[in-house]
Formats: sequence, structure tokens, C-alpha cells
Amino acid sequence: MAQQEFALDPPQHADTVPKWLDTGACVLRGLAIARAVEMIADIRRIARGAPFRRMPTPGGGVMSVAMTCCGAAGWCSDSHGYRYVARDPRTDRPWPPLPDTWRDLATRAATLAGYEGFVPDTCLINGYRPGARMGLHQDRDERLDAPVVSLSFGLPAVFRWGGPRRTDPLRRIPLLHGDVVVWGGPSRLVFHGIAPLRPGAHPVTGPCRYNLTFRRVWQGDE
Ligand code: MD6
Ligand code: FE
Repeated sequence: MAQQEFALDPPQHADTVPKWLDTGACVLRGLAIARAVEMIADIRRIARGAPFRRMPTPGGGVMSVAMTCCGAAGWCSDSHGYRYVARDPRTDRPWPPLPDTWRDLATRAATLAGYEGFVPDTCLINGYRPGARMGLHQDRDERLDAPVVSLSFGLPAVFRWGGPRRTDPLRRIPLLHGDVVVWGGPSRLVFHGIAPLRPGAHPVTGPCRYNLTFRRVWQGDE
């Protein structure tokens, strides 16, 4: 595909009424768009304290997506597997704090999707360059009784949305700058992934897509 230029796209409006993918999972198109510029500046500031890194996979490879985290817990992988840790293993410092404005937006998105009282304690930040992808997976390392709220910024992506089994058929859902996905309840363990990012340049992020996933990892308030 030829390089795409998104500057001339019509402005997206923000949906406050969910579009349901399945029971428990929905898209709120453009809900984060009004905060995009500020949040992308936040991402760059956070990445100065906790740099983006491509993590090893238990299978001996390296992920094509670069990751960092903020909040009480950060998601890490190494040759032993996946887990949440309270300090960044690269710097041995706590992860940068989760900005209040981010937490409030995640709580608002969850509320619009019917998950009242969601207070995330961590945000996993993924950085995709063209060609980067995320294989089919389930998110099961955090609390399963809380939803996950996911924000997309920058280049568009194709979200692969499956079912409770790895072999379930996949739907392809475009995720654009400012889109928010919320899922939990009966959809919490649906297999999902991101198709290889296509080349392009976005006016705010350049040749990059960011995805922020807000989760509740620890019990209570510790
Ligand atoms: C991404 N997102 O959008 C990858 N997981 O780049 C995820 O893997 C994800 O968006 C759980 C809940 C929402 C997500
Ligand atoms: Fe995921």
C-alpha cells in the first residue's frame, strides 16, 4: 500500500455511546481524541524516565512492539515468562506515576461501557512502528474481575478480535487515532491481536502508533 497521509481526514467526533463487539466489549470511537496531543506529550515524558524497550519472549524471540509502563505495576517478559513488577528492571526505579488525567479518562470510558468504579493502577504503553504486530493472545496476568481500557493514538491499526478459543474465527476491527476499546465480563479472556502496522505518517505521532492499556493489577490499594 502507498504511504497514507492522515492530516486531511475529517475530524473524528467522540462517541459516548458504545458500539458493542460482543457482550462486555465495546468501542468508543474518538473518545480520547480531545486529549491526544497532551497524552502523547505525556507518553514522551514518561519514556524519558522508563524508556521504550522491545521485550524478549519466552520462546527466545524479541517482540516487534516496543513497551514501557507507568503506575504501580509494569508488565515485563523474559525467558521465564510474563509478570508484573513494581520496579522497572532496566532502571531499578519505580515506574513513572500514572497521570491523574489518564486515570480519570480510563474511569470515564469504563463507566460509559457499564463498568462503574474502575480505577486502574497501571498503564501498559505499546509503541508500534510500521511492520510491528502483536500476536494473538489473552490478557490474563492481571485482575480478571476488572475490565481493560485501551486507547489508540497515531497510525491506524487492524485489531484482530477472536473468541475464547485460539482457533475461534477472527474479526478485523479498525482502530484509529483517539479510539477507545473497553472490555471485561464475558469477553475478558477473548483472544486478540494487532495485524502488522502499515506504513504511513500521522500528523501527531509521525510513523508510529501508540496503544495504552489500563488495568487493575494489584488487590485493593497497596
Ligand atoms: C494494541 N492491545 O491495541 C494491543 N489487550 O496495540 C491489546 O493487546 C489489548 O487493546 C487487552 C485489552 C485491550 C487491548
Ligand atoms: Fe491484549
